[in-house]
Amino acid sequence: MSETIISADLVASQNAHRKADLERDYTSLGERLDRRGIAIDAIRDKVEKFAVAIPSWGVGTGGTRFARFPGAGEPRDIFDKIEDCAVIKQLTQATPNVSLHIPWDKADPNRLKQSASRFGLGFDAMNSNTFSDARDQKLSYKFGSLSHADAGTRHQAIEHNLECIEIGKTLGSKALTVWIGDGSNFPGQVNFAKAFERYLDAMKEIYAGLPADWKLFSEHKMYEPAFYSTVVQDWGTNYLIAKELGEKAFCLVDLGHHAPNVNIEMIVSRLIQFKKLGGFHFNDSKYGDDDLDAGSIDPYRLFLVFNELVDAELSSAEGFEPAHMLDQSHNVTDPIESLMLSAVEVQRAYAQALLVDRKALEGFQDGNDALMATQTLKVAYRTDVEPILAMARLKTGGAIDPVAAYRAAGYRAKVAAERPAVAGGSGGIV
Ligand SMILES: [Mn+2]
Repeated sequence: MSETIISADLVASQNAHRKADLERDYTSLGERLDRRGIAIDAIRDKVEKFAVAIPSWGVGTGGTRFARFPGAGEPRDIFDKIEDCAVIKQLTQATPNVSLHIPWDKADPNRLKQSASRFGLGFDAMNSNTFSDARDQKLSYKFGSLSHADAGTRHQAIEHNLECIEIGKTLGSKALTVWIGDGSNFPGQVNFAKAFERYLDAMKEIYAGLPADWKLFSEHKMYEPAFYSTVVQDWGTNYLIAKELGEKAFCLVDLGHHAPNVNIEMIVSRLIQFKKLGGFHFNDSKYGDDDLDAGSIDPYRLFLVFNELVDAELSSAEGFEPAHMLDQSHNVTDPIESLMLSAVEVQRAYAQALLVDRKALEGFQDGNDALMATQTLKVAYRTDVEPILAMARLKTGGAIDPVAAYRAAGYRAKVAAERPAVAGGSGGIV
């Protein structure tokens, strides 16, 4: 039995006065789903098994390039971050793994493993960082890393990625995610083809250092920090990379890394069809790469993405096992509360997508009945699946209402007393 940070008695007493209402709601929803030929317990079983990883950097307060306003009791190091992640896991029971960013989270790997396993936490994909300069770093990434014109700088970036793999091997991670800030701010600043060639050669060296049972995820991003061009700009470029590298290489889709109004669910379908979808960084956005909480702006889009994922899951697409991770910046909320609700939103989209009557949908598609086809999706999306999600949490030891339990526990005030305030001024997303 793993340790818990919030007292189990407190969670139990929080659940006690919500349980009777939840049971009534669950029974009522069960009856309605039964009329649609859906067994509610089967959906709940799937929801219980669904997991989304927490990014270590998400539990600190984020910022913009203008400023950062620190919150109380921010984690001082990776060990504090692991404790915050343990709280999220305890109350939601949806987030068993933490994704580390190196060198931000660099520490003795054995100590890291120990501190996570105390709380029953594991490690998701390792993330390398060659988009900023670490302290005492020999060569700067100001003008790029894996695609840098200078071979020495490229070599340093390759070595850093190989080191991330080494750390991850001790931790039990099975994937490396590579996102680079390489690109240009001015037309003519770099030669597109040469920069991409250098990037591919560098990635081939990293790929060669990948253990047999690992995956390599490359993450595309349309702009920022480079504002004219990026080396890994879009899903097409990303697909070329994964194809060029080999069968352990996959594309990672960050929902915020596309042009406005792009049909992301169709991109997801394409990558699934050609067996190159590696996983997701979930977040939401209104304008650009806003890194807002998953499902907070456009929950229907999140549902449509999961509609594609469930379609692939049910048709047993070969080797289909996408990684799910949140990648958000919490500037004005308590990061723990945002991450708990975001994990639940991702779960919700999954549960709703499981309710789609796929046989009926296929019939409407084949019969060119556009109206009924889209209504078939809407019927699933409009279903309030909250009783399923809450029941899944209750059955696995989580909280029926995670935010209420978290607030009742007074965790933030407690850590604020233990962790000294972090100085504010500097900008940048952390
Ligand atoms: Mn991302």
